Amino acid sequence: AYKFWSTQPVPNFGEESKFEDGPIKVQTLESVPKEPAPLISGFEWCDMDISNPQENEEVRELLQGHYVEDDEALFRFNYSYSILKWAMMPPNWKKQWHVGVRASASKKLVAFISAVPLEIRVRKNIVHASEVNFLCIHKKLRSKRLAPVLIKEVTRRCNLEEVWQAIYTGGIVLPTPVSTCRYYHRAIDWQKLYETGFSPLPAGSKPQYQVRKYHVPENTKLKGLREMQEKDVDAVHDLLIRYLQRYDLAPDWNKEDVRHWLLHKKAKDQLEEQVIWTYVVEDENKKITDFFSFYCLESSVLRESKHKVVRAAYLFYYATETGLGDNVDREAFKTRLNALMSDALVLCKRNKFDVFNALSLMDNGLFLEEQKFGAGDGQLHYYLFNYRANAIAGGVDKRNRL
Ligand code: YNC
Ligand code: MG
Repeated sequence: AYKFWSTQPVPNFGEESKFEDGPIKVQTLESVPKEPAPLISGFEWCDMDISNPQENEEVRELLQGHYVEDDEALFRFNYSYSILKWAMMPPNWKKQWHVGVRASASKKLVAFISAVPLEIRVRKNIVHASEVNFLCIHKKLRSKRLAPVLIKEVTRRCNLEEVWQAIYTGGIVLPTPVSTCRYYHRAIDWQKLYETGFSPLPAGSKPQYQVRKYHVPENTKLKGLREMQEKDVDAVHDLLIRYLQRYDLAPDWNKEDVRHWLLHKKAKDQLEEQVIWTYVVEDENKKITDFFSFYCLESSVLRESKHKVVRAAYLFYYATETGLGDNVDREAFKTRLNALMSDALVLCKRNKFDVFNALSLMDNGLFLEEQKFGAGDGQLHYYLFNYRANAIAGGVDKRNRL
């Protein structure tokens, strides 16, 4: 088992749990091959330029037909032009880390993998790393051991930039998760979710009861809540980095990262649509005391249905002063998070989302139940490449520190 992964610098299952966090294997730049490994004949490597609408569309099409589906194959992620740009073009992104495989004859794009640079903090250590995502192989090329070739190639290209560590997530179990989360879903348009097969009708209930249960009000309640603006970047950054100290695994963002990942900017071309929604709470003294954010990711409905897509909002980063300081008032903190998330739901509805998704990480355990999120069947495992770290607790019952 794990013919490929057992050759890689990742911890084995059940490895001793008392060691110092740190790199597994130390390499030098000279040892990194200058050229990619050959592909099976008939295929060739290419770089994909996500900022180019045509090449972006090629990646979009590959993912739309062949990327991640749920277990029952009812839905498949459907990434937009804008979300691909947002996800793959953060500060210091590199075109050569957007790796494609084309059929030599037709030039059709048949596989893809990407990496973006980031600094992550694992407990007290800052790790200069990449985040690997969008690994995708055309359905007709599956089970041919192409995935290891793609992974080794993106590794080589990271290594060429002297990046030796990576973080990645996946629904499947590989050696060895550093943490595991569960997906939670909060219906907004229950009727639509029911019609697409996303939400079941619980035994003994009726559609009208479900619709009533998930009713979301029209107006927000928090005083001083407004959309994040350019002028808030410093304050949001300051609040977020202090807040993320609560957790053992977190990105180490600078202000440019906050601007990229959290601030919605005016569209630069006609193809662009909004990806990220961030709201801040500003108090009477003009101080930013809280913020929350969510991004838009649609899923295609694969079954015959009058609905072609489910429009999902994914809870992204948030922070609140009530969770900070030496003596956090747990009740006040919990109350505040619930107030923030209940307003987030209102804003999701106003922006025409069908469902609000969140993971069992950060302090989400304090509001998931009260805000009527239900546990999904999907799990998300977090992995570190070439970095040994003691497991980080997951799940919402325990105090979660991811
Ligand atoms: C996966 N998701 O175990 P063993 S998530 C990592 N992540 O190897 P083949 C995976 N490895 O077990 P197929 C993986 N899925 O023999 C499979 N593998 O050691 C391993 N699905 O290769 C698998 N996207 O080519 C096995 O498999 C080997 O044809 C088998 O292709 C797999 O983006 C895949 O779920 C996933 O498109 C491409 O099924 C294909 O089945 C597909 O025979 C739908 O491969 C889409 C999908 C995955 C989404 C993601 C994160 C990827 C992380 C990759 C690891 C990065 C490591 C860090 C590198 C940089 C380092 C630096 C510095
Ligand atoms: Mg394959």
